[in-house]
Amino acid sequence: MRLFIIAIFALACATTAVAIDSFQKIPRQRPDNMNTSATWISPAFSVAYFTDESVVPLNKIHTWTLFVTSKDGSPVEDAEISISGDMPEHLHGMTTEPRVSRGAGLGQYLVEGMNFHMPGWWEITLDISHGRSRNLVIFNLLIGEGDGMKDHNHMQQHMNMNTNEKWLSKRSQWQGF
Ligand SMILES: [Cu+2]
Repeated sequence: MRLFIIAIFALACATTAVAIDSFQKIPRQRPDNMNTSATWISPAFSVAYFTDESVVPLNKIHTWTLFVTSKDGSPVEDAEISISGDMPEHLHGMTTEPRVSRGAGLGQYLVEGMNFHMPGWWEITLDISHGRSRNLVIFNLLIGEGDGMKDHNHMQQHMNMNTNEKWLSKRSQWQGF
């Protein structure tokens, strides 16, 4: 009986978290022919990303390097770039807030604090402004798939994540920080 109550409680937490995060949003189905290219060409920019890992990792904080060029191939310096990541099927974002800074010139930008805490489809949106041009560049990622990881249980992971977050906030209240 006690286990059952805990399960109901966890389910309620997960549902609440999804509801808050998904305010005025609608889940999207994964498209059949998803473009998962690491290079994207927008009306004003061509953008490519590289990571410091051989495969974009699941549940690990890591760094991206962006290469931004204009349509004629020249490096775009001093662009303003913001980045966000979402799981369109689940209506939630990242647990980190990645920071974008200037890289080593030649249109390079460093993105620190990338972390994909769940396997599945992630959509990374870059909002790039430079001069009078502003474009959104969207990368699709399939995290943790292809190595026998397809049969994960999303709800279970949402519950675990939720429980962890609740526990961490409780602990910080107890410890006064
Ligand atoms: Cu998710």
